[in-house]
Amino acid sequence: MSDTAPRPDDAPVAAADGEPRHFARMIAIWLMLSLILDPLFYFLVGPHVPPGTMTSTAEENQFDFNILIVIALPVLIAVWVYLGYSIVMWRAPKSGVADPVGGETARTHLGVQAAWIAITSVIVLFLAGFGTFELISTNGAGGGEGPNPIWTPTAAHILPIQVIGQQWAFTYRYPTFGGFETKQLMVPVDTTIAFHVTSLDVIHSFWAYQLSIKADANPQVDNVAFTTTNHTGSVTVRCSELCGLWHGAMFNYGQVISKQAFENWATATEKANASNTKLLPPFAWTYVPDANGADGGYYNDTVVPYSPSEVYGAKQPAS
Ligand SMILES: [Cu+2]
Repeated sequence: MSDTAPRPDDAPVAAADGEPRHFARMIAIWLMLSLILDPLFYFLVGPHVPPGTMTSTAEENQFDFNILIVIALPVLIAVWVYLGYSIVMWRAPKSGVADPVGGETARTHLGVQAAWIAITSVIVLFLAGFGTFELISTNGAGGGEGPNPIWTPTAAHILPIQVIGQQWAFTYRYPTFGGFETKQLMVPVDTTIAFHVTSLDVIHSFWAYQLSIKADANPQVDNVAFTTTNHTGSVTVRCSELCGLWHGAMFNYGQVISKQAFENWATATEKANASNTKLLPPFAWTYVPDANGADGGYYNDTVVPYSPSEVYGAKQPAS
């Protein structure tokens, strides 16, 4: 190691005249660390990265996070190696000696500038392409696609489950089982699900963490999100859109269970809830809270629901 301050014209690429090839050294250290840490992360930490592998979208999201980290890690290592190497090699000399200063050449090095632009462009463009592909290949990647999804699954049987947000609870309706409504989200395993997310009042967001589903719940909007369940387990559902005073208390739980257990649960609940289901408005993709405030509806008596065919409450308009 030399105490000689590097001249402006030999930074940052290594030069001749006895000076060590700093740049080549840094590249070697960076390459070695990247080649060790990237696979270590991918194979040891990767399988534990949230949100797990309970559904197709969770699995794909986990894969995407891992790819992002595998790309980001060498960038981080490059910064750390440059920083560490600089601290060791070019730290301020002992008193009495002038501090090394980078000159004009360091700031305008054509090779470094070209490489910087090229590398960052390649990374960003690759990520844009990769991200778009991952959205399409997983049918929206678990996000709400609106009422007319562009990317739909090809599964022969898709189970629709309606998610209804309201201040401050989520309820679930199962249209293929007589339209009964529950407070617990039950989902069969090895099944493609279409979550139809809507709201009765303000904007909420249905976030079923382990299922890797996150879709805004807007009043008068049927927001559809797809996923396919891979294995059984517990699910936590949280509202992820600030929706009023008790937003923080707006969560509940669910289960991914075997197909047979689901069938048993759904038919039993349909039967048990039959008398309650009759009091609900007929199943629809969206609902308007009852205009009649006296019935516990959201709007005042003077407000006319903007969809006369879908009234959430006891009174149905004459058709
Ligand atoms: Cu909410």
